[in-house]
Amino acid sequence: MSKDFVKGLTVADGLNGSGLRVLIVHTRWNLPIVEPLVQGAVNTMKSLGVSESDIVIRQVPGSFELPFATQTLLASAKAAGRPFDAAIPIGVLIKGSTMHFEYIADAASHGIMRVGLEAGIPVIFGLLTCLTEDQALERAGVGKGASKGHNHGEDWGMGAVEMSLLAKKGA
Ligand code: RBF
Repeated sequence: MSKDFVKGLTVADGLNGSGLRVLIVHTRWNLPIVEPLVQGAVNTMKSLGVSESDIVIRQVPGSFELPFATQTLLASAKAAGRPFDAAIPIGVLIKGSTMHFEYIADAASHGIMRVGLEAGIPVIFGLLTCLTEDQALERAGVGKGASKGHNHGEDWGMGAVEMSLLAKKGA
């Protein structure tokens, strides 16, 4: 491992997202943390050439609803002849005092993976599963400390463009 190793995603070079259509589905649970994540994904995709009018944003109540909504919206867009190239379901789960966190995190992550594999479209894992609210804020780039942390939505936006191009290009 190099001395200047920095944990996280290495930026991919030469990504051109022009012409790509991307679906973002986000939760209203933990909205103040979800909103900067959505904004981070949108900003990054636009900086890579994706047109704002090609980014469709829809809401659901909570993370448990993300797989169903993503699957349904991908299918209806395809049926209407305007298929998406990728989807980014975005939600923030924060551990509470019961087992809810574990059940929702497990169901949502497996569901999100399944939707992508079944649709044959890259579906990015835009879920934060945090032990505390502070952890979640830092991972949305709006931390309370001197360093605001890192906005993972930006990585998800870049991932959506990179994976869309990979899927289009094929082997
Ligand atoms: N949804 C989230 O996206 N993040 C959460 O942290 C979250 N915590 C929840 C905690 C409890 C006790 C309950 C009942 C629901 C929670 N949900 C959360 C909502 C869940 O994903 C879903 O919207 C609802 O359970 C309705 O299906």
